[in-house]
Amino acid sequence: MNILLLSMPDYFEHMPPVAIRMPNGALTSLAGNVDRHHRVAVADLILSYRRVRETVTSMVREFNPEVVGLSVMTFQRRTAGRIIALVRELQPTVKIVVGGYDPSLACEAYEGMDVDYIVRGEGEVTFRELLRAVEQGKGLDHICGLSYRDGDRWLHNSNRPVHRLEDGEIRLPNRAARVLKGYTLLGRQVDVVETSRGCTYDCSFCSIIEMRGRNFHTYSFERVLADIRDAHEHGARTIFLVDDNITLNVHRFEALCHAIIEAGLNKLDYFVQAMTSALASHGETLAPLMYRAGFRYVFLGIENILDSDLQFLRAAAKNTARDNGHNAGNATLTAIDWLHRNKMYVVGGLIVGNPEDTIESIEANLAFARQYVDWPYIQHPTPYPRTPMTQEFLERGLIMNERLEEYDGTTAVVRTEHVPAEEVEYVRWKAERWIKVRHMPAALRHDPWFVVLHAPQMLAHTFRGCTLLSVLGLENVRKAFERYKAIRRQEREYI
Ligand code: B12
Ligand code: SF4
Repeated sequence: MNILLLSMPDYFEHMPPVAIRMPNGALTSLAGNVDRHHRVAVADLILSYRRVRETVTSMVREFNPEVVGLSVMTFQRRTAGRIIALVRELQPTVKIVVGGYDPSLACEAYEGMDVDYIVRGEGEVTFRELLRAVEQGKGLDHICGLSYRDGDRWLHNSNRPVHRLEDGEIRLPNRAARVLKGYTLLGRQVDVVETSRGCTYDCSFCSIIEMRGRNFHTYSFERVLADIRDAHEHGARTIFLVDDNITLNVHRFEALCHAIIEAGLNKLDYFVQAMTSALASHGETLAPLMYRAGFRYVFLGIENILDSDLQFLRAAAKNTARDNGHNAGNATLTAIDWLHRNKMYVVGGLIVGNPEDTIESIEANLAFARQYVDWPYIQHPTPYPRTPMTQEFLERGLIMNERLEEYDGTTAVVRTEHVPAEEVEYVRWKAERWIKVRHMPAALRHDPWFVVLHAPQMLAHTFRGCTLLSVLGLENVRKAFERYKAIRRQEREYI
């Protein structure tokens, strides 16, 4: 069968497509795990975000798919709905499948759309079994993790147990299936690689626990190295390790760094997401090793610098340093210090606008970002389906905006007990633009040609809505913020 797999074009503030266009790891993993006789095309629509209608239309016409699959996050749901309608119009008999975080956690939202199947949770084996059943005209009731139509109603098969990655059941991704070009991270071709799945923490804002429970499974190093080599052979110079929490097992992570070095794969650049506690407690050995292995940017889940906010986010444990098993205080500064001493840049993940936040507590976090992080990645708490945080925001009546396309992390959709949502966003937006500018010289050293050629576009993105007058302080900045919000609304109309 011909199978077309699509990821959505929607991007958010901290990932301007002028500088960052990353592949979706789920789709190539699905493509690598279907039966080999299928023809699969993977299209990451971020590579064509200004021509979504034309791209989807020409792909459906030329590739003539019998099955179309979409990978969707919550803020992409509206775009997904529009793409589904377009595909159905172009090819009325096509079978449409949705998967990913949003269809898995808000399955009911897709029952009203024109889709045939919903894959919940991990998709490789469910999708393979679904294709077999569709091809052979067989029943679907035995396929775990699948929801499907039975006349007017939807049937939901039982959940699929999470995959034990250790047993080799999941084959390598199929990157050759990609049909669009132009992946980049600051001018270097980027690819994504997984070394593990899952996490045993339970931060209140994170979807991972409802998605798969609290567990951690790992691929063998042999497979991880083969995957990195494959990404490299397909042109990647930068690898984003997309593990949910690679630092959960620090000894394994250290061994992985050694394996990367021994395999000579440390000539690539690596980006990774990490916990502050792991880096604070093991930084002395871990950080130099990471640098030798090629790690350059580390996304740190700091979340907030105030203990009360960390309690709300249920993120205190993962931000606590340990010394011989004893609590040694907040881990953030020590973690940042180890990374900086070892020439790595810190992407500082912070969440501001939590229920008890005041302007002062938000400003304290912004001041921290200004002083310590290299690239701010500041977000607002966002009530994604079925997270514990969503429940609390609902109970406290703090959700102010139900337009899901704005649930992109940098639009404040909840208010605090003391500050309106829009004010929270304004304060963050106003400060964060300038913090980003300060990283320009470092980015220039890291990727000189890219920054020289694209600096005007990058600045134009960061300062959307501003005029010379507002930058010089001759116009009220709130006017620029209003224009920024209007531009952002327009940008969201991908199709
Ligand atoms: C890596 C990652 C990123 C990377 C993305 C790199 C990339 N292009 O892939 C970065 C850091 C850039 C990023 C950014 C964002 N992310 Co993110 N990210 C993740 C993370 C850590 C892992 C995702 C991943 O690649 N997993 C590996 C793949 C193989 O697994 P998977 O995606 O789950 O896919 C499996 C199944 O879902 C299913 N499946 C998926 N798609 C499909 C499609 C079909 C047809 C089928 C059948 C099955 C299927 O099968 C796959 C294989 O088993 C998750 C989870 C977490 N712990 O935080 C969050 C997560 C997905 N991100 C999230 C969000 C909100 C965002 C942002 C909006 C804001 C933010 N928090 O930074 C931005 C938006 C990015 C953009 N488009 O502009 C949310 C989504 C919540 C939701 N309900 O939508 C998550 C769950 C984190 C959270 N808050 O809980 N993210
Ligand atoms: S540590 Fe990271 S992956 Fe684990 S629950 Fe918290 S935010 Fe999610």
